[in-house]
Amino acid sequence: MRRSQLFLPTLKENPAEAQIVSHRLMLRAGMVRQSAAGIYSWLPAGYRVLQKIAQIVREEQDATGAQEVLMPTIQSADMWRKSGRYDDYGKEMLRINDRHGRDMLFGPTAEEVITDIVANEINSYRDLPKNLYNIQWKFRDEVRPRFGVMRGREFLMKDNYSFDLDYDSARHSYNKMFIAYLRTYARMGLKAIPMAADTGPIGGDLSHEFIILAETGESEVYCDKAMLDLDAPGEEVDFDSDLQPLVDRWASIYAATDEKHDAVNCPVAADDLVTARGIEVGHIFYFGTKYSTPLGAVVQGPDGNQITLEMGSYGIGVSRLVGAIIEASHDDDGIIWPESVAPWTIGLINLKVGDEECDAVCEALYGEAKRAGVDMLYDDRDERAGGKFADMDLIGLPWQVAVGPRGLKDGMVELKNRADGERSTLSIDDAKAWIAGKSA
Ligand code: P5A
Repeated sequence: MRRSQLFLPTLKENPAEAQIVSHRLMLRAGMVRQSAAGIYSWLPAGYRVLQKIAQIVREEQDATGAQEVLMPTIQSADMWRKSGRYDDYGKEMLRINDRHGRDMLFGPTAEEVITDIVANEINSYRDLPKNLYNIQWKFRDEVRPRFGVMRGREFLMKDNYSFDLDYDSARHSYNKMFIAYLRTYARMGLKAIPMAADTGPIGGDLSHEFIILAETGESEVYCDKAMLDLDAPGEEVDFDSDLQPLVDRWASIYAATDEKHDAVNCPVAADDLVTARGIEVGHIFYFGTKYSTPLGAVVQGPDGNQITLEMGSYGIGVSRLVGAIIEASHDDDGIIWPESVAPWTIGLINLKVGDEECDAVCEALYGEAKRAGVDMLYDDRDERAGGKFADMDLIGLPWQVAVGPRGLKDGMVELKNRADGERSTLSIDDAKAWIAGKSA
């Protein structure tokens, strides 16, 4: 993409409405704009990141055998009356009437919709287990939408729902998601700590939140410092094997929000306990038959007996993750994207637009990136070099390649790593080979 053509409205000044660094940087780096309180439009750079995050989530879900569907944003109130949540959900639910006066709502979650589908379509134990997910916009009319996309009213969630015949199998479905989540966050450069959690309006008695540590996190968390050194399970996870030992090793040794932290019963020695602030980037639940009973998700078992399905649901805050990654990875100059979610992998800076040689070399490198299928943003604007460097640092692409007359005299271009600031010089041929090597 050529910067001269890109819609990337960056801001030099800090916007007054942003209280935390991720919100500030998302506005300054031209990623989002607020349309109404807690409701955002995603501009090209921001949308590219959102899609990259969604794609990682998708790949890790698919690896577990979960299947992608797409459910509507607008739901009928009828199913929520059946589950009993229509009244319970309160003011967080955005309620809508259609032209016939029917009660509709903008879905804050989709347990009812998916359970209704399964209740209608799955009748035999032979068709189970099933795990269905979608990546879809949700709406929660939060009292205090704040921190930009971190606590929005409209937000993108990956939500999935597992259907099993018995507790052991449901627990295995839960464990699969537990492990898949660790892998998902690790691919985004995040260390997410699973913590036993309250179930709130979703219900059930087994639940974990996935928390990443950041100073601006909304909850105070306590955990064993050993947790911080555990590495996410690698490539070799066999999702059909018994995952319980792995889950047990990972499940938080002790964690709670500040109201609940109970120093007397804490199983972690005081010296090993770390206190930090965290951002909840995912939440998983096992709730048995809470929805399958009222919505009639029942199948015929092998002996002709009726089995009410055991369920769990699993959420990842896809749009929240954009902010959370920035909270975890930035410096005074701007965002530092991990390569896996960066809007573009390489930023190419032409330091003297109009100089025949600079232009030619930039075109050659840009052409090489296109040929190799590497995402490159080419800053071809006729502007001051200092401003272009500052802009590249702000938007946070992992690599910068600078092409200027001084280097070209010796046939060299400069490569900078955004994260550690390390610079090296490369010949034009080496730069081409390096760019080609960045193709996935
Ligand atoms: C699990 C999937 C659920 O809704 N039902 C379907 C269950 N869980 S949850 O914890 O309420 O939400 C899942 C994740 O969504 C993100 N999230 C938000 N992101 C941005 N703005 C919000 N207002 C918001 N509310 C929830 C969180 O990451 C949460 O873990």
